[in-house]
Amino acid sequence: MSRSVEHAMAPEKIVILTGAGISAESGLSTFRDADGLWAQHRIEDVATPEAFQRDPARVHAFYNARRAKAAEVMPNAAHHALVRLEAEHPGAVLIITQNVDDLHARAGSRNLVHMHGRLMGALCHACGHRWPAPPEMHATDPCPACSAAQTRPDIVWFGETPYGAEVIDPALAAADIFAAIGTSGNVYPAAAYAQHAARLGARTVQINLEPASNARDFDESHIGPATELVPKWVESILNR
Ligand code: BV8
Repeated sequence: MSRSVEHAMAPEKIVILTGAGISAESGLSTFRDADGLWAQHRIEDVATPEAFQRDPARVHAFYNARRAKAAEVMPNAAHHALVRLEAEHPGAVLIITQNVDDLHARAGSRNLVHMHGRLMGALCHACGHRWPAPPEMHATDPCPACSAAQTRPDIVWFGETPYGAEVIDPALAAADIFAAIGTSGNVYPAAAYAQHAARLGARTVQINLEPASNARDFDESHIGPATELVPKWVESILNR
């Protein structure tokens, strides 16, 4: 059966990429907005392996502060709308998030890939062991597996390989709909997913407060706040 006929029969596969903008209305800072994290910190000082080697305490302070803030806030209507989509849409729904907060999981999303890691995860730089992060983490915290004092947040820094390619790449190839929500389209490889999915047959949708840097990669754009637009978009998918 040709892919188009096959597609006409099977429920649509939906892949959703989220960025800091979906958590903004919960009260978490984005990166590149005027008051964002990169306005307060240099990437080279807090979000690279070299930064961690040079000054682990400074890097941990940056992530300890964000972990504390993330624990104080709640998922918003956009996170909850994606949980509804996953529960009610008959086809597969995968969320790929660039966010390191745990708001998607706390809202109830299950089919979820944290491609840039998780604030709530700890990683041993020496042996690769992972464990749940304590509220405050320090490089000298001994690894529960090998006792090395090289504890880092389980975060993907610039220059490091994002997580989840073994799930992401096949999902992009099979997607009927690819939606990017709350991301400025500046960080790769995530920023190339829309173009990649479109080339492989997906319809691409952007939901963002302002047109992203890769806005031309999208067939459809909804410009405005995620808590208003994502529930409407989910409604339009479920009631077609
Ligand atoms: C890699 C750590 C090799 C976690 C992050 C030159 C060209 C191309 C690529 C490169 C290049 N030079 C270097 C690179 C590679 C580099 C890169 O892309 N650099 C950029 C700066 C050019 N990428 C990497 O190093 C990646 N690794 O490439 O390895 C490789 C490649 C492929 C396969 C194998 C190996 C690693 C990238 C991950 C780095 N880690 N952070 C953390 O601290 O959180 S990236 C950082 O940016 C965050 O993770 C964040 O998730 C990510 C993206 O930011 P956004 O989520 O988009 O947030 P932003 O503030 O930018 O935008 C928010 C948007 O929301 C805005 O548009 C705003 O309008 C909107 N918004 C705001 N409020 C709302 C809203 N929308 C709706 N409603 C609202 N209320």
